[in-house]
Amino acid sequence: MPAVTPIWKTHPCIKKREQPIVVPADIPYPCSLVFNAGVVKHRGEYVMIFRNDYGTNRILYETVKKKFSGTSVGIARSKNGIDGWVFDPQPLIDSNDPNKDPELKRYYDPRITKIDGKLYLCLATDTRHGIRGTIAELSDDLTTFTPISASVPDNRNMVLFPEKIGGEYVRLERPMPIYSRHNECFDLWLSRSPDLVYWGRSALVLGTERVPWINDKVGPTASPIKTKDGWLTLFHAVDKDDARGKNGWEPTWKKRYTTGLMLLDLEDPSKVLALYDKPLLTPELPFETDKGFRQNVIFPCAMLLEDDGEVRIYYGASDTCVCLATAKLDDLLGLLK
Ligand code: BMA
Repeated sequence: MPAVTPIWKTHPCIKKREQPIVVPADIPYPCSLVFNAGVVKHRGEYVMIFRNDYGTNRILYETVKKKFSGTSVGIARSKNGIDGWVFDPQPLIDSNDPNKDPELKRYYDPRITKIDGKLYLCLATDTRHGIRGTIAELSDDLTTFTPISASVPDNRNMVLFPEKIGGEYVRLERPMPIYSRHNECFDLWLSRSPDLVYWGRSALVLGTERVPWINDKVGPTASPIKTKDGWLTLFHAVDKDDARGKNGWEPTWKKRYTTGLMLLDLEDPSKVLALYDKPLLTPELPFETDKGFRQNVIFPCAMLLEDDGEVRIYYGASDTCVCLATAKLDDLLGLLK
């Protein structure tokens, strides 16, 4: 199916690479979909932590309704962060690990942030008693993953700021309150912590009603980038249309995931200083709109600033592959004047 209507355009300051940078066939263990990857520069290379859903394929899914049998979180490294990815032979975390806590179903959508030289992961976490958001430390050699805290349900989409603000760790998050809101209308919030364990002093950052092109939900994507003007921050922004039919493997998929751009106050990042009033990235390329598990989905989990002022945005496309878009920092800031 082609791009859904209304048709929106990615801003021309964004350059998308014409092909995904990582696809399921690259992964050295069973993989149906590889997407929503965090990326960080670490020990002189780029480290990607990606989500892998496995155990079925499009034909089996559509004909005999064979569902995915597991989700893992894997690691890859590259010298330039674009190609030449070298994959660890086994995933870091696997939902079928026989030694895992039986309460836990799976971890997914990893975002990775380096704070004071330490690596931290934020992971969506499905459990038998609801969907939680986990914050974990990843050892410097990328082998050991140690959970630090997990939210109560329902709050799974989190990302950490790359430094303490006012002496506190800060995370962006998107709770999913189903009782008090009509439709989904999930909004973007923030919480603060002295130690990454206890989270509080929560504040609303961005309500869906402030994002003119959507009707469904907004949430965090990548760790914000500190600039002289404020925290450059991406968010995912979702519109839904019940008239949309099959759009990927599932019988219906009514949503479209775009990416928005805003600037948050350096000292109080719950304050939105500026919001670009159109989508920054929308699904347009064939692997974003016509192929893949859930089409018309763009889901960034990483944004990196290079020394030459280029901003890299790593995003999952169609919940099926990992892609890369770039822009100049000054151009992005220019949209927020
Ligand atoms: C969200 C998450 C993401 C996914 C997106 C689109 O709710 O589950 O992992 O990319 O939906 O399917």
